[in-house]
Amino acid sequence: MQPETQTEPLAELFQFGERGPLVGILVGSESDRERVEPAMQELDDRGISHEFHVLSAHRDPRAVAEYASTAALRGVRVIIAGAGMAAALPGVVAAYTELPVIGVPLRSSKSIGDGMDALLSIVQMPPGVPVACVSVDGARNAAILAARILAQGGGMPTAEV
Ligand code: RP5
Repeated sequence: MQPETQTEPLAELFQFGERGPLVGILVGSESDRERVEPAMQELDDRGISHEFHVLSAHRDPRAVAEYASTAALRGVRVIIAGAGMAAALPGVVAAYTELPVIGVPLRSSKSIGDGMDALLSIVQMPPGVPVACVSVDGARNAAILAARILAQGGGMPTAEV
């Protein structure tokens, strides 16, 4: 029988991190880069450290798992993940980390419904694996939401579920 309160491994990871960037921005393809530039600009304007990587959930699944599972150790506190089409990236990242993940559905040249494909892929996460989802091409809002999450005390995330 599961106890009602569990200690999550993240609590242990957080004692190490502090030096890395606070926000990790990922996209599924180099072709997505320009669509998340507003997020980088917003974080720059707010003086919030961030890093950017192109990592595809479909083409580089091991690299995505490695990034997501080590991000908290390096001090990352929020991950913004943008992808188009069958946009698995935010959900896969959320599967490998307890950090808050903000998904940004992106339009691409092959989008169905102007990004509706990516929107549904990101927002329809199964129970227990949450991804916050902003609007299609809503990278700036993702950055503002990340800033608001970071503003919530900056202490330990809850270790109780
Ligand atoms: C998605 O497929 C990417 O996030 C991108 O939006 C879309 C197209 O990728 P490319 O074919 O341009 O690499 O995985």
